[in-house]
Amino acid sequence: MEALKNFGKCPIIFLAVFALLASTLLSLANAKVHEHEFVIQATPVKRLCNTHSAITVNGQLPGPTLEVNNGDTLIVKVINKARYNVTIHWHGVRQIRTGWSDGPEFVTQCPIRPGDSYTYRFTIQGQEGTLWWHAHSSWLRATVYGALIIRPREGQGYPFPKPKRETPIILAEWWDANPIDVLRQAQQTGAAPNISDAYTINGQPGDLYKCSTKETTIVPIDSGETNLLRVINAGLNQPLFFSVANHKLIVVGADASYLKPFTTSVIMLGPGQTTDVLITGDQPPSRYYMAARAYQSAQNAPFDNTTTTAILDYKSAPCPAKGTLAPKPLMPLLPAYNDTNTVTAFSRSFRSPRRVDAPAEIDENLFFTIGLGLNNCPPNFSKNQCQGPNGTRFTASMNNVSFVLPNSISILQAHHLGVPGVFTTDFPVQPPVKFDYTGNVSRSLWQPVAGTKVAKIRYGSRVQIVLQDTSIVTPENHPIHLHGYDFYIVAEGFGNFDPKKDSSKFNLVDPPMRNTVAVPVNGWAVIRFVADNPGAWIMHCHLDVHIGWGLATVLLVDNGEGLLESIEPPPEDLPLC
Ligand SMILES: *[C@@H]1O[C@H](CO)[C@@H](O)[C@H](O)[C@H]1NC(C)=O
Ligand SMILES: *[C@@H]1O[C@H](CO)[C@@H](O)[C@H](O)[C@H]1NC(C)=O
Ligand SMILES: *[C@@H]1O[C@H](CO)[C@@H](O)[C@H](O)[C@H]1NC(C)=O
Ligand SMILES: *[C@@H]1O[C@H](CO)[C@@H](O)[C@H](O)[C@H]1NC(C)=O
Ligand SMILES: *[C@@H]1O[C@H](CO)[C@@H](O)[C@H](O)[C@H]1NC(C)=O
Ligand SMILES: *[C@@H]1O[C@H](CO)[C@@H](O)[C@H](O)[C@H]1NC(C)=O
Ligand SMILES: *[C@@H]1O[C@H](CO)[C@@H](O)[C@H](O)[C@H]1NC(C)=O
Ligand SMILES: *[C@@H]1O[C@H](CO)[C@@H](O)[C@H](O)[C@H]1NC(C)=O
Ligand SMILES: [Cu+2]
Repeated sequence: MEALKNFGKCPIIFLAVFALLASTLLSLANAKVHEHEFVIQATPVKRLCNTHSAITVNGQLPGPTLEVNNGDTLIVKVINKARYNVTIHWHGVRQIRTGWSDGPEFVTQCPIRPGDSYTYRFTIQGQEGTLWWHAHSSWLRATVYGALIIRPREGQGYPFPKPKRETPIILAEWWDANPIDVLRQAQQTGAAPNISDAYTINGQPGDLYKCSTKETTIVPIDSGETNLLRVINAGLNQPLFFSVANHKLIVVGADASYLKPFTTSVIMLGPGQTTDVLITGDQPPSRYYMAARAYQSAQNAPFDNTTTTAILDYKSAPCPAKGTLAPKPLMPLLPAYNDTNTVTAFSRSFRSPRRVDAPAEIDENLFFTIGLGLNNCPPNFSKNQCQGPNGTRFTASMNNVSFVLPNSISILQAHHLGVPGVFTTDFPVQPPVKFDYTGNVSRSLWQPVAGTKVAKIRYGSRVQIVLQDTSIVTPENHPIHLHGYDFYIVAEGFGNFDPKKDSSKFNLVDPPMRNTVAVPVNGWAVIRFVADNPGAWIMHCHLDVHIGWGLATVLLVDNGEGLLESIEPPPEDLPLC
């Protein structure tokens, strides 16, 4: 009887497998190639009562939204008509075997110089949700950024009811100055760069800033319908809270990986992170503010304490009577700037939708401290080059190495061609000195060493990295971004990571998958991934102020031995230095 039952099931399983195969083949056949041209150019942009010449893509701010399906190929020709070097990074795209299209300057390519062009070619493989693209050169990404929307393969649906609308919500920072000058000034003085003058939603600061009301971003919704908000923090330096007055947010994805849906009234995104939320028009038809402002975990550091708004506008909202003004939209309650408890509760709600194959065993066990530092004023520097705290210059490091980019060839090119003297492979994968990372750290430990040190990772190895914040200068929540990979966040916590105590709390069942982890202030996060993508992959803090100070390293993953385990040859138009 039992055998008969099993036998009876077999043809069904067989059919199901066949159907799956057929639909995969069908959708592969449907995969599209999208060709775009990005012209990098100076464009007049009016914000906060002033007109600036901003570097944009195709004259747009934010730049063009790219919409593709999983499995599609993108070919983007970037033409640099600006006066700065530029590169474009496709944030979160795994770039499997196509590291030459990843974009960080001097890591995977030399910059595209003024007057030159370069064509990025890559295929989206197994990623669905919201990613984005941005300049990865100096501080150009302040204005050179846009959304990259990846829908399921044709014929496949979302793992949630199809929303009636979808709206990218791109949060960013705006300086009432040229951001390149802001960076240059900080490099000269050694002090922290000026904070931004405004946050923006889809390029607009909104009603709470001067001269900004007319252009406030409007997000439409209708009673009863659902809108999928694809929220991106494109800000340069500031983690942000985001909330919508009177509306619940159902979180369904982050960094182009789906999540087990959960409901919240506020989300937090570190720069680089994306979060997909469903919002339903279940409130009285009216106008409601959506707003974002700072989550600031660093102590005694100035920050932009302004609030950006857009308006969620019900199409069926009654029109104001003739001669009267529309009522002021309701404002959401945002957490206090230092509300770390809300951030912790939010990030602990993240789960993959189902059981995942997070590596249970690991081959490489790495431990990286991340944090700031202060360099004493070098003897040949003048006083005004050392305007950091008490006559120092700010710096930052991973495992006490303050990362320095090469300038004559990229790391990937040097590796590919075997050019010596560009980098060394002695990045320490354990802290050179162990200390109480979140305590009162002795001043003798505050000065890191500068260097272009990379960590070699064997192809195919199962990697764990513990990211440990330090309280040197100040503890801070650092959004750590890894190129070339998505990783599982198997645990997060406060204080010093304790392998004995904390390993037992790892979630290897349904941990969330991301490309950027907001490492808790005064705490740690543990990530795991399989090193199955050869290339030179920068891992860095996504606060641009910290990258500039050296909070980065490069994971150099060699080619494997099998078919399709090596990086493709470099494109012919790859920019050289
Ligand atoms: C930075 O801020 C200071 C003080 O507000 C100002 O004097 C300076 O011009 C600003 N720097 C840039 C590059 O905008
Ligand atoms: C930030 O601004 C709010 C008003 O919007 C004010 O109440 C608060 O004190 C400010 N916080 C800081 C740290 O400046
Ligand atoms: C947040 O900052 C306020 C003052 O701006 C302070 O009173 C409060 O204790 C701080 N909260 C936390 C959790 O640090
Ligand atoms: C100080 O000297 C170092 C070499 O010892 C040199 O690289 C650097 O450019 C000098 N800096 C200044 C500001 O003179
Ligand atoms: C700067 O010096 C003052 C006075 O000596 C001290 O209180 C403060 O902690 C110092 N700050 C830093 C960041 O070293
Ligand atoms: C931190 O340690 C230094 C000595 O290393 C001491 O002078 C200072 O008072 C300590 N600060 C705190 C807040 O405990
Ligand atoms: C970093 O290296 C420098 C130079 O060797 C040393 O003085 C400092 O104590 C080190 N700090 C840490 C945290 O390892
Ligand atoms: C632009 O890139 C070239 C290398 O291709 C480099 O030599 C030059 O210094 C860069 N210019 C700036 C302003 O960074
Ligand atoms: Cu950082």
